[in-house]
Amino acid sequence: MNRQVQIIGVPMDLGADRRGVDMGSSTIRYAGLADELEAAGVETTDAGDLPVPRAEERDPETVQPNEGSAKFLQETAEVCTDLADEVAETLDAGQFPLVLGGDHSIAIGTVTGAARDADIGVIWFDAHGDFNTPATSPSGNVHGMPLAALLGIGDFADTEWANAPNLSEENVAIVGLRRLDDAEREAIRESDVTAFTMSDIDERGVVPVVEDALDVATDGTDGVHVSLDMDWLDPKEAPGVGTPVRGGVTYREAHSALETVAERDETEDILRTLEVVEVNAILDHHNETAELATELAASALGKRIL
Ligand code: B3U
Ligand code: MN
Ligand code: MN
Repeated sequence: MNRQVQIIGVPMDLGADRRGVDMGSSTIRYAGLADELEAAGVETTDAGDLPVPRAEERDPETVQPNEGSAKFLQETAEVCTDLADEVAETLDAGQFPLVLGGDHSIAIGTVTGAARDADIGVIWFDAHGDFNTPATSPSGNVHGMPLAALLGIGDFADTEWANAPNLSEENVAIVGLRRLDDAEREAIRESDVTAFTMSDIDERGVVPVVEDALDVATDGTDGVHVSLDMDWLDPKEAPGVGTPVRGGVTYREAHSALETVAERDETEDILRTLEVVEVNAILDHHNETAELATELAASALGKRIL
């Protein structure tokens, strides 16, 4: 596929408690993303990093750590609005946005941008549901809320910056779930989102599960956004993440999953946007999580061994 990839970095850590995820985009570049993609035959340019405010330069009064709130919500809205514009402009220019986080709150920007002029589906590879709202979140961290935000659930119903146009619950598939807060579990059950847990992957294998997720995300849509939270993988494979959860997918399963996406894309041209988030440089071992993020992005974009 003749795809021109535009890398967009978003050094965002306002949505998470563990500092270090702001360096994620740099570490993925250091791990050789551009070379890896070029070797896979994908033309690549780099738009650099979007500006993100530092937590230290903001008035702590804007931090609302109490239950029933969201920390740095205003700052998150500003960054995500900028990112949505950048993603939409990249698509308009005929390029493919590859967004590098940063914490997962940035998905609000990537997906609202991807959904500006097209009906889209979403595949969300994650240990977590990211289905909290400011009213239900136990932490107040926005990286636990992006899917609820994009679907306009609860407090997010009237937030134009967060509630994605042209995205319906029926076209969202979460893959690899293994940790949910009680209110999130209830909200996912009540929604029309399709959720595949790690048990589904254990029982059926990762490829059939991802095939089903692709069916969900492509049903009646113009394209698919793939959101890859690196804590989807087992912490043995990806130690550099802020909220590791044991029992995740292996190195081989992760590659198979993203190769399955690439195979569908080869025949049906489905992939619209891709993002890789939650790589935490401080917690990583010798940049290995960033290297894995690089490899997985290349697999999703069509890298083949032979
Ligand atoms: N569900 C918890 C934990 C969490 C969600 N996403 C991540 N961690 N990375 C929360 O804070 O909402
Ligand atoms: Mn996530
Ligand atoms: Mn997660």
